[in-house]
Amino acid sequence: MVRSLAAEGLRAVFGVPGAGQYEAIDALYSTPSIRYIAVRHEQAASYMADGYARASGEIAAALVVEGPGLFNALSGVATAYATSSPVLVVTGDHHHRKKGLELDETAWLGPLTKWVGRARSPAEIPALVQEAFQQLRSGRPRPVGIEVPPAVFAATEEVSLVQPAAATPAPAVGDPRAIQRAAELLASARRPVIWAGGGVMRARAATLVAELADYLQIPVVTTRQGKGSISERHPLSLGMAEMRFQPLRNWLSARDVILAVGTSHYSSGEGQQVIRIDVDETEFGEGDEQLSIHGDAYPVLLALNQAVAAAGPSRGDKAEAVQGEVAGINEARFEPSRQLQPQWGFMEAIHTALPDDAIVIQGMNQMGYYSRNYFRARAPHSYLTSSSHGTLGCAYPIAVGAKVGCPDRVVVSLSGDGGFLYNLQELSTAVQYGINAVAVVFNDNAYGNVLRAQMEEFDGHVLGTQLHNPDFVALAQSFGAHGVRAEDADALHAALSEAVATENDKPVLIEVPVGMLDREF
Ligand SMILES: Cc1ncc(C[n+]2csc(CCOP(=O)(O)OP(=O)(O)O)c2C)c(N)n1
Ligand SMILES: [Mg+2]
Repeated sequence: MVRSLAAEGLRAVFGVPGAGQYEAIDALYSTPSIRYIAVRHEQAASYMADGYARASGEIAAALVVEGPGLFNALSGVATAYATSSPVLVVTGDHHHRKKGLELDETAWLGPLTKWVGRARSPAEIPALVQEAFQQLRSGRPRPVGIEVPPAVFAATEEVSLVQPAAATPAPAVGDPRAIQRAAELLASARRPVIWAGGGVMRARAATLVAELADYLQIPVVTTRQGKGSISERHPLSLGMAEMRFQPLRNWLSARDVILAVGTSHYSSGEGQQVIRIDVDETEFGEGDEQLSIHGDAYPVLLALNQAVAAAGPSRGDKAEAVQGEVAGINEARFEPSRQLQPQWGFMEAIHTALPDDAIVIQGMNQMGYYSRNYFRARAPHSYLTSSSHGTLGCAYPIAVGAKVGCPDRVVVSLSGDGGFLYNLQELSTAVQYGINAVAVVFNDNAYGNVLRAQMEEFDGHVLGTQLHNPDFVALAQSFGAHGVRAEDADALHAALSEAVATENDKPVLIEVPVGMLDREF
């Protein structure tokens, strides 16, 4: 098993060791090319594998014991499914009845993965690993699972390894006639827009988006997961497609052609021609206005850009008018005097303290929601979310995993006090392995967004939303991490700058005390 994983190029395994997997752990002991990181809760193993995979583009694995280990890991597997992240889950096989409780791993993993294999003997394992990596590397990235029963890990048998390389299929490249038609539609469009989603990130196709936008002067909006598809400082970037921001909504509804790449989260109306590029055919719906191109965003955009260049000259002549329109909407959106405080100040501190390629993880907290609109992603893979799954508690372990995958990038999670306590134990993992991710914790001593809803929509019936918290600075220090309290935006800027400057020192937790926060969207 471990030799097959190493041959496939796997570099990181996150897990909690335990019965049924001793042999696998022992094999990892003598496999230096694979880093084994023991976490403090299996939930974090799957989140970390996801963070590693999305940040680095490489596959990571979670190795968790059958039954409770797997069940603990499932929220991370579900999140990885929602974010289209290539996570390999290796677990045991527990499918027998225990006092009426049916623990069939395949039944639980099945809906949260694109493929699950079960080894009945050691000899089957190399082919199963090969199939798992083929699944992980082809089509839409999603988690896959391999179940190895304890008896199979413990068994001894002559096994032939299989060659990994032959397993990787070429990505779907799209129908050339459809791509040609798309090029003509875009070249003749009067008011086009590119709507970039997570598929652009997974395909590592951001440079091709900017190339197309520049050539035809097409403005770009993104989904949450698509942030980073184009620098949000690019003069054609309109940031995240926030439909509750009226000027942007009006502008989007006046587009004649929408090119939706790697997303189904776009919005269109009557009379709008939609061109869709998606690696997952099941995402295509019916619609007269829709031209669907089934393929990976990278090869499809490559071919589309060539076809667009062949169809006509660059539209640099439109640059002034189009970029002026974009600037007008962005000025209305980012105008400092109309921004919520203290959120805007905190966001500016984050922007100015972090390098452009820093990786920010959005938690399910008020500053996290705010960041979808107001954090300007400047590089690909610099903004990770839990997508539509909306997983409270995943931000910090995703940050730790991302830092393992990208040790040379600054990695910062934005959590609330509620979400951070879901996985604060991973401070221990971070300190033990020297994984210097930065945790920013906005502390309002509440499940603040829920509390606000109780105040505003339920006559102030506050129940279950006020929280008793530890002293976060002392907490971090007790783990051996660096803890600092930042009382305002300037202090946050100083603390983040310090964390960036002393990156190789220790993991850092920055507590930012806040009061009740207003919301805009
Ligand atoms: C696993 C999970 N449980 C519960 C929720 C519902 N939920 C979303 S945000 C939130 C409160 C978050 O509190 P905190 O992290 O302190 O952020 P704040 O709203 O205070 O800024 C809750 C309970 C969820 N999204 N996911
Ligand atoms: Mg809170």
